Amino acid sequence: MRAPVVLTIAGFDPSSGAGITADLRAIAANKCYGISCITAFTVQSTVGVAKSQPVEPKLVRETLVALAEDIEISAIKVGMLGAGAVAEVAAEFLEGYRGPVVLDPVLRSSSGAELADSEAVEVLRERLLPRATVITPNAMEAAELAGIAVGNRPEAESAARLLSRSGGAVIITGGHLADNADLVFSKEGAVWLEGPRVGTGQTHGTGCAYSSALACGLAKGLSVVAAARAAKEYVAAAVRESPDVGRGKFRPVG
Ligand code: PXL
Repeated sequence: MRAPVVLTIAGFDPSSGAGITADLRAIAANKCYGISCITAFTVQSTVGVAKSQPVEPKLVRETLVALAEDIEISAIKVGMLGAGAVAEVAAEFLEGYRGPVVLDPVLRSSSGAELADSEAVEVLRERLLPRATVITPNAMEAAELAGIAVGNRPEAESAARLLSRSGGAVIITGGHLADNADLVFSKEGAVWLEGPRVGTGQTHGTGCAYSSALACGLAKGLSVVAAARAAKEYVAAAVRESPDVGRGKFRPVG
């Protein structure tokens, strides 16, 4: 049996609600084999993020080179970048990679902690957006990156059009919009994927789970829209099956 290999380049959340360990859980659940490169360590629990510390850029580069020399990578998901120097290393690596790249432009945690410094945001805009096959901002990230308000469907479509000028498809995930629909803006046009809001209140890490599941769909050769449908279904099930872990507000999903 040969499962497609999906690489996640992301931060480490020790409570496994978000970040690398949540990504690996989602990649396994979507029948791919997950490998990983940590960009930053965070100190956090279900109560929130206390601090974060970037990994030394040289270690990030060596990790990526070692993995790429050994393993055929079917798709890459990029999450938290943390520091500009780490983002530069990720950009350099992606510029030499030929397969699909899902970029989740993580700017802040649900608890409000900054997860990309201003240099990392600049590298994200200048070098990572152009290399992404799909970007998966939530409404707040889309608003910040596009520089316009994103509070309803027409505004989401305007933001997606602006962001798609970088070249890739844009999926604005709807967990933060009123009706929970995702906008998939790709060469197939603008498609709204509806989904019931699953009322557990647990949403921490849904962006990580979604972008990882999407990378698995692309690794299996699905179109962006088909992969987006599958990823939305996966995240809805993960929210329904959230484990009862921790006492804080930012608890994991399945
Ligand atoms: O959900 C965004 C996110 C991504 N990656 C890491 C995080 C968080 C939010 O806390 O800690 C490592």
